Amino acid sequence: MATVDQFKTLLKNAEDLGISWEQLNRLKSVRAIQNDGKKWHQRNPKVLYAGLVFLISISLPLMYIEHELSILADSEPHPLNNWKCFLSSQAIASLVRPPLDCNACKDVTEIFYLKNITQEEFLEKYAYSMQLVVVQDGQKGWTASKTFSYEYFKSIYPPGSKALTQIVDGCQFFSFETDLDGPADFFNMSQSRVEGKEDQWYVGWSNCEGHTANELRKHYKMPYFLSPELDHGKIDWIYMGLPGPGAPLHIDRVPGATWQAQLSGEKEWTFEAPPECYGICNSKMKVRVKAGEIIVLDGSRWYHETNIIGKDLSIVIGSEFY
Ligand SMILES: O=C(O)CCC(=O)C(=O)O
Ligand SMILES: [Fe+2]
Repeated sequence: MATVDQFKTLLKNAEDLGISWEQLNRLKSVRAIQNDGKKWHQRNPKVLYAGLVFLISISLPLMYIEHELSILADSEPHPLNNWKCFLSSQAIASLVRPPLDCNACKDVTEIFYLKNITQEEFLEKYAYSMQLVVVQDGQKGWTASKTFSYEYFKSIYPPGSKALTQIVDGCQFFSFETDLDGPADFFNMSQSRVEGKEDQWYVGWSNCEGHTANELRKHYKMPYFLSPELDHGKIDWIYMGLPGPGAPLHIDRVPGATWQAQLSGEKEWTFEAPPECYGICNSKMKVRVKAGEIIVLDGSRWYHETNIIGKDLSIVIGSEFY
């Protein structure tokens, strides 16, 4: 076996004879001597570099997307399912969202206020459209607006209850901009904080516990204009909070549309067409929903944001239909 010095002399002689470095490198014996004692990664730096580039630029982002999608697949689909996961997946939501056919929104220039609408008419004209609708007589016969309050919810989610645990386990409590850590924290607020003497809070959660659902449903029904032919979401959502910012601008990832009954307070919704429809569809529409009204919106096709206006605490209950 040649020593390192002998090998170097050999290379120098070859160079003097006019043999280039590339030509020498093509010789198997020269490559074998060069690689003698080197680890695999030292012998193949280019392969290693390409592998690293692939891992960082393609594999990791794909694994992340798959993880985000599996969170949604494992649970009742809802855009705000785990607000923190939701925020981090907003970029992905925009990436995986199929582009909108702008014909669906080009004629939506204003909100329609409806009363006394039949299930047939609603199904035919609005259920699958992007038309934003407020039904003004949708809470007839409900007792929810008189019953639902911070104290009432606190009483049906007592500490250690199954209902409370399920919200935590399902990661279905959204504290938006507040420092509230979960529902237990929320139902433990001081009276002055509840009344808004400390800070502005806005929260939302979904109820998936049967007994609590039965208790809640004593006070509201499926809105009368939704026909039984429609598939209804099994989980109801409650959002409540003081005047100020509600949910920041986002797009949902659910297969259908959402209804949301404003039980108390007043909420302003801002709707924006997705970027591919700028110039074709209305780029910004604001809608105010008052206590007693029910808004119907397709949050997977409209970007939307909410703000609580007026002086009163906003409380809503809502669900989805497909
Ligand atoms: O009520 C809110 O503040 C937000 C609700 C929402 O984004 C939704 O239902 O998709
Ligand atoms: Fe939403």
